[in-house]
Amino acid sequence: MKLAKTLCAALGFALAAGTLHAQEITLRSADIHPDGYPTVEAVKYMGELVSERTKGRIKIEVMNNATLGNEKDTIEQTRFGVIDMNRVNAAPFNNLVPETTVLGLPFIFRSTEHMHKTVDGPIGEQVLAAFEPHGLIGLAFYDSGARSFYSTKKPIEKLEDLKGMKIRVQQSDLWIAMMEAFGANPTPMPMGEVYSSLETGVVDGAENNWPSYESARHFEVAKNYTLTEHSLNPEILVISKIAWDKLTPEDQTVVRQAAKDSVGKMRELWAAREKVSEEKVRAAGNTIIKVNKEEFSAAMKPVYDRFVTDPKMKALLEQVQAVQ
Ligand code: GTR
Repeated sequence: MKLAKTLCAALGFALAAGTLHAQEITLRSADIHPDGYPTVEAVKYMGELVSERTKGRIKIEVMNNATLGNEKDTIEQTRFGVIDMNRVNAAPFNNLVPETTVLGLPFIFRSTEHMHKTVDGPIGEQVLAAFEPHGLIGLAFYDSGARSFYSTKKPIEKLEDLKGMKIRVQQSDLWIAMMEAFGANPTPMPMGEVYSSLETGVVDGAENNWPSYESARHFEVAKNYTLTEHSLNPEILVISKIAWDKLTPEDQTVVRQAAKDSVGKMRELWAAREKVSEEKVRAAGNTIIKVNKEEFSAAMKPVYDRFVTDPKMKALLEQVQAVQ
């Protein structure tokens, strides 16, 4: 009798564990961009990898088009476990995770290769690890190209032209300081408000990479694109620590690896989309302006002086600069 009871209990436990193990998980991932945008497609690709590797047990549902809200709000929701995953540019993370600031510093990267080597190595790992105390797990860096200015009326041909211009920036103290150092009046706002702000003259301009300039249709209302290429700030993919802690260690490994494996796909998609977007903007007849980048970069000293102060940031900056 006693043995039967023990057996029953053991069987019950095994069944429960089995059910638990077989439990299907759907991770909802936020993105503000539309279908076809590289970040959206890269996370979908990661979802395919996760699904394949867990035999369909874990899925990723990409909730893009800002259906879950603007980036700042979705970051908070991800921290509180309302959203499981999030793909956001490094900028809106700056105030929360100061280590991310180093990647957005103006003109810090000499080239895309320099940026790739930085985020692919120990510096990248250090920045990703810095998310954990803030309720997030950093999974991967995605490309975001070079950000350049665009303006509605006055074309920006030299640094002086930015003086007094109202320029939309991402919601980050670093980015506000950067615009001030360029001589502009920074107007922080979420991406979703930029089109109408350009159209109605709330701002005189903004800055972004070719694909966002094109895909968010900002190029239709701000027809001067000035190739300052002042930042190669990457995108960051994170998962909520609450969602993460519910995964088994094996599943955590699968999710982390799939995120890493989606980076190559993202880079391919990005390179292709940059070309297509640039062609589309040029075909629309927009004015593309080349500038003396030295002049713009020389104005950035106050940004470095303000944000690279503590020993941790100084060390990070030196490490980035030392990457060959
Ligand atoms: C895009 C980036 C978005 C967002 C946007 C912006 O390039 O992919 O995550 O940061 O820029 O300027 O708000």
